[in-house]
Amino acid sequence: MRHCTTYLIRHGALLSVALATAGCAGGDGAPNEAFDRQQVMIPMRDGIALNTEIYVPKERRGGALPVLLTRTPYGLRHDDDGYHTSLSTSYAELAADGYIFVFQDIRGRYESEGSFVMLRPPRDPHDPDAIDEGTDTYDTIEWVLENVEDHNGRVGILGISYGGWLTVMAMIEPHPAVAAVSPQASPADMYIGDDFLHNGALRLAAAFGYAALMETGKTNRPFQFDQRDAYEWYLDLGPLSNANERYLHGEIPTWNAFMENPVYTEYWKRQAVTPYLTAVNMPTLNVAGWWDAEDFYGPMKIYETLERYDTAGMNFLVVGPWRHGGWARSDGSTLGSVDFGSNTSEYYRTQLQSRFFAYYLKGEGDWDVGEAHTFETGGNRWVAHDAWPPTDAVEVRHLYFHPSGRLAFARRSDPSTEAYDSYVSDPANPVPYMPRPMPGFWQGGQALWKVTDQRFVHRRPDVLSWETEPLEQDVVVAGRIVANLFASSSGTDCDWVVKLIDIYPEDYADDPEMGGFQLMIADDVLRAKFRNGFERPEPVPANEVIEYRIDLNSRYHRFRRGHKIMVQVQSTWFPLIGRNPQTFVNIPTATESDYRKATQRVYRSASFPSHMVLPVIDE
Ligand code: PG9
Repeated sequence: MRHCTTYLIRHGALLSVALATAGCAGGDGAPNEAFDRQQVMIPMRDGIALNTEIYVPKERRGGALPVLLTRTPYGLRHDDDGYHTSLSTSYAELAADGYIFVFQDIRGRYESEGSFVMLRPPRDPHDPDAIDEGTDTYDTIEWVLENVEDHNGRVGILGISYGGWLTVMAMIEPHPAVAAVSPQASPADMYIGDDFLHNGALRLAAAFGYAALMETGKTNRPFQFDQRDAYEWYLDLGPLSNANERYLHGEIPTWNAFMENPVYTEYWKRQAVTPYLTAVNMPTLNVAGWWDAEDFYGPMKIYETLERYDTAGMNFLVVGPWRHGGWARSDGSTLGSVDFGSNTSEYYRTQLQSRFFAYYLKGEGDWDVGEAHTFETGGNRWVAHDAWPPTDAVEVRHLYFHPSGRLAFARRSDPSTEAYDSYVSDPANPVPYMPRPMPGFWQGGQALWKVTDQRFVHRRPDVLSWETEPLEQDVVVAGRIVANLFASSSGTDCDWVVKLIDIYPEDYADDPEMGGFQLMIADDVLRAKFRNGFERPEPVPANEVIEYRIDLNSRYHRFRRGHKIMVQVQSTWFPLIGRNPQTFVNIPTATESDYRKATQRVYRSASFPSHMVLPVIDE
């Protein structure tokens, strides 16, 4: 192995500079062959230095190159030669196109100095000394432009999930050199729809596991479950207060914040990104996956929010048939047992991501892919739209719940108020969110549960379901799906979980293994006490019928002829969602005796017509 010499850092003497010692013999385009690598500690305005790797292509075919920056809390991963793994994996196409790549550990994580604050809220702009992830990005860019030779003065930023959120933070008060950004699967509001809670319901397995993962040390430390089945472990945990008492001992700030902020307080509002997004300052490629089990709400909300300010037409959306970050971590031709018929990740990376950055950072090629580029699942094709959700030819149709588990577009005429289906929801025996035994959320439990065949809970006595007849023609939904439930509970609080499902025909010739498969298309939960607002929990009047609106976010799916549409309703989803005691109490301090069974009723009469609201494309 030869050793690379460095020629990039002009003012390196001012800083702590570590030179890479990986080989760099010319040849086959492997990262160590193609790039010169630098590791530097870049000083921020408050004196804290951040660990940064800079990769400059040895050959600069097109002359001066743009910079692509990615920041992360998860550490910089390396191949056997000590080069960042992304260069040969998810950034391989970008690497082939030619960019100066910069990867950085954020403040307080891995090799960087300073202290880590989970989703550090943007600084007070009136405080000249305040720092945040935006100022750290700004200072990094300033340093790179000053110290790295042969750049073209344009910078792009991209990242997935936490890295997507860091990208959004950099968009608020951007460095003037930032010419294109791609926030991918970024959370937008942790209380409403991303990793930690959905509509006020704590996503227990994600929240507990993530807080422990990130705040037990400077590097990732996955919580060690001492049972093979995380379902069993969380059930044995009992009331939430036991988490600190038995395991975390008050030492994990983010878990403490979860326990102190069960309603939508300033803690959550300061972190939510949408209030800060009041301008589209540069071309922005928002990316999301239809089956993202962590942050799907986020990228859709960020796109939608920016769209309001997009007078220059610079805000774009891509949604593919992916799990969280699937476009970078898999070829996207399948997800679990679901086949999409083509390599959707390669398509995204070559036809969309590479083109976007080449056009805006290098002035090469074209970018005429349309406003929103979304993959129609079920139909297995990419479609370009002028707007998302599409407005042309979309008819809002209602799919009503009927007796005997039927679902139909026709409304019931029966005036009875007593037409309902019912189940007993028991917090001591919650419905699992994926088949047992299940791993911890961050040990695999996050990956594919959204595409798990829902037959594993179908016909449980506490999971109600309604389904259509086999469809006589395709039904394509494009846009926001809402469940309108008329429902009652014998308790004073509860959760309503709604799942919209595509049932494959029993004799599915394309893939007999998929016969009868119940594929979840959209899903979400609403904690009933927040039905009138997340800042003001209100007890549920026991046994009174209440209309609940459960937003299942937007989708683009073709229910094919011969398939059936199903809806499942349940009140537990464990340990994805922490158990609701089903009594109106402060859940973080609730005790075992607060957890009670409740009788749940879902009405389907003419006066209480529970239904799904579907935006259906008129084909
Ligand atoms: N979904 C993860 C996350 C992002 C931001 C905050 C907390 C968790 C992630 O994959 O990074």
